[in-house]
Amino acid sequence: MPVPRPPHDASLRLVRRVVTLPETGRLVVATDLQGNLDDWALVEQTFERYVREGVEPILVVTGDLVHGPELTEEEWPEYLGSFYRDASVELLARAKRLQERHPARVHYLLGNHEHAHVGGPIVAKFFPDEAERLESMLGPQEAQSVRSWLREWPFVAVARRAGIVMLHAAPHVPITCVEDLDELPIEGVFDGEDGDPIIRERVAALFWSRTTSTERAHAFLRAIDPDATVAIYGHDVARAGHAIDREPLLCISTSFGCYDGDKLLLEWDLSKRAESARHVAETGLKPLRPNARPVHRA
Ligand SMILES: [Mn+2]
Repeated sequence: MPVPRPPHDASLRLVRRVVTLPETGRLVVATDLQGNLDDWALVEQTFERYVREGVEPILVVTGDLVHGPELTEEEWPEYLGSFYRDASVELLARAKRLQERHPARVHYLLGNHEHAHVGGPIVAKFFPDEAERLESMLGPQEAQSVRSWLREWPFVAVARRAGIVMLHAAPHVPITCVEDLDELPIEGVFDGEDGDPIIRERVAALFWSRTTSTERAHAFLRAIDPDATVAIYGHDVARAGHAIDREPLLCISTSFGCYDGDKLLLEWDLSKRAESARHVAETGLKPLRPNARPVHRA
């Protein structure tokens, strides 16, 4: 049965939601910073070092750059890993500057925490409304400018030659082609009860799924690129730094919810074929802090 589409509004410019990465260079993937500025600085340093070394890096951050805890060390619970204090305002500003310096090399994918600023459901882990909390710190003018920026973020990045697809959450949403994502509205979807329940379900699946079946993951990959072999995402906390529920799924944790020694980045030669999630994990994962002692990481 065809899925109903929202009425087409010719005045709205279509936002491309899938970004295709170059076929050569070094891919660096980070996930879920959630306002951790020290971890962000390490991601940035890695990228900038590769720029200087001329290895043509491409940075993809799979969303949830914002919304961290503002707890004291005494209040800090064990399940949140290493202590930090939210610095989402500064992190966003630095992320924006990095992208402005390297517009073709730095890509941020929309996560559910960014979506909360532009039509997504309220996120309320550390504040009753985390988007409202961040916007109150940004002030009205800056908040508006941040929202305009977030509205343009893609949902998916694809490295076609490598066969790698990146997104925020597990690739559970049923799509058949790239246009299904381009045409998916993110605003007005969760307002009231009038919205289309199918659209609502799809948007929720896109930004909130923690895992999926092999079959649904392959269907998602095929819709993006028939030759894609691996899906890389974050959203969930993998305390050991990464998790492979089943092929072709590779969940990576770069920062949020982890101890420093367990935090991982992915680095991958864009001209090299990814054979499986296991192959990518075994050869591409790098500790964010090589000198920190692992706690849960094997
Ligand atoms: Mn998330």
